[in-house]
Amino acid sequence: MKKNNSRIAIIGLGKTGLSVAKYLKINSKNFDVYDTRKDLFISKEIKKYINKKNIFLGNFNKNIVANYENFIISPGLKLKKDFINEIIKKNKNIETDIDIYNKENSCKTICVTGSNGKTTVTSMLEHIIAGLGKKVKAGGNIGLPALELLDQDCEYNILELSSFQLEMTRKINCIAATITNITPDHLDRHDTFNNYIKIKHKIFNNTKNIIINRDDMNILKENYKYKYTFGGNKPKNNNEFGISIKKGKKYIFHGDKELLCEDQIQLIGKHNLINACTCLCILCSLKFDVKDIVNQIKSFLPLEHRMENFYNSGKVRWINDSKATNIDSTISAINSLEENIILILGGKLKKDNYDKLNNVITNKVRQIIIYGESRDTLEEIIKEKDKVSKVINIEDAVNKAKYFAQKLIKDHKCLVYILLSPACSSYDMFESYEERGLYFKKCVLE
Ligand code: UMA
Ligand code: ADP
Repeated sequence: MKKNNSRIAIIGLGKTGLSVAKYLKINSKNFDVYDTRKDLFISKEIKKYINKKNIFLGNFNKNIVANYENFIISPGLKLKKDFINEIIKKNKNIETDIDIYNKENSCKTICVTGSNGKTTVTSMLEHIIAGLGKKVKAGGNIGLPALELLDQDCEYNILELSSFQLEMTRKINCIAATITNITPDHLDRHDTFNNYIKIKHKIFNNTKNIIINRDDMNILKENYKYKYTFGGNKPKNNNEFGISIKKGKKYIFHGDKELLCEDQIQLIGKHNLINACTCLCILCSLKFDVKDIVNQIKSFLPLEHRMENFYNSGKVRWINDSKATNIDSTISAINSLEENIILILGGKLKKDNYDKLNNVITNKVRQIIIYGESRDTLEEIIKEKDKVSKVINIEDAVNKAKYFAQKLIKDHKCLVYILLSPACSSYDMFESYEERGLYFKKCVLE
């Protein structure tokens, strides 16, 4: 921070803002907290660390800038450019919680970013490292603010970092870092895809081991120095992990060595085999033993809302993939299932090219049920019009899906997969993808 004795402004009072306030209070710093939400509930936890007279709610204005030398900004805030520009113009200091973590942390940190698969890879790494008897904790975008990791006294920390968190962070030192993949997402916040790509690449600025997705040109184009790569094809040498098919089954390979069959992991889909390869690369670069890693991957359980097969009834398999909030995650979901899919799509559209969905709507996708704010636009975009039904909400979608499933089973005596993989954010009808997934499951189970 610029001047040790000057007041600090914490901008945003969500989980991050609170963790920063806690950190500053423990370190006896003076600070005020600003949040644009006028009616923000001041919880007991907030009162524990922040004096009510230091909390200011409502719109930000330029006067705030004049009063402070140091600003610590939360990731979720879509800050008006003129507010940030004013801070920069006045030569004030901007930091994020990740910058503070970076200064204070003394334990081995692994960083994970990417458009899809961050939480799966982060959780899988935590599971593997813990299974091998090391003290480890995951934090960052996954839920536990980075600064809370400082109190945990771990040998390893795993930081899931979103583009929102990386955007204003200066640097993050770590022993290994990866970008799972880069496809368009959050473009309403980052304006252009190029800008989003640039922000993601910040994760590689200060790491000892760069772990590369060799299939992704948006990652490869930067010419980094690296050893291990992962990808969806067969590896060419011992520095590569990847997937190959043998007798109709997918296997993870390390060089020419077969490690694991898809039946031995508890997650659905090739993308999750690739996620396992990402973990293998990271942990190999840190000198963990491949056999030990593979043993731990076998016991990693699926995460809620991500290709979660939560209910089977007769020949119907219900899958909740509510976390598929962009097109590429829905494409991976469809690619994960072999046949007879009834797909539920909808929600609030993202700034992206939904026409890409048409490439995976092959014969195996039997019906497409579209709900929510985006239903008219999606109906226009999807080319196989005879497969499309339009409904208002998730409850209607579930009823419609049940009807189609029964019909398919009666006519073809086959297994049917009913897949909620919306390709849209949940904000048209829900607070979060979790709320949407839970509501979907409730509608099905009732
Ligand atoms: N908000 C206001 N005014 C304010 C402050 C916040 O309206 O003054 C709103 C924000 O627009 C946002 C919400 O309040 O909708 C919370 O924002 P925040 O930055 O205060 O969020 P935190 O509670 O601190 O949580 C953040 C991450 N949230 C976001 O980046 C939106 C959490 O990731 C993360 O788990 C947490 O820090 C701990 O590190 C969540 C997320 O949705 C899971 N991430 C996005 C994603 O995964 O796609 C990027
Ligand atoms: P993130 O934290 O980046 O949002 P998650 O692990 O929570 O990633 O998964 C989000 C969505 O993306 C889920 O629908 C999941 O099935 C899908 N997904 C997970 N890993 C991948 C991957 N490697 N490539 C494409 N989609 C993925």
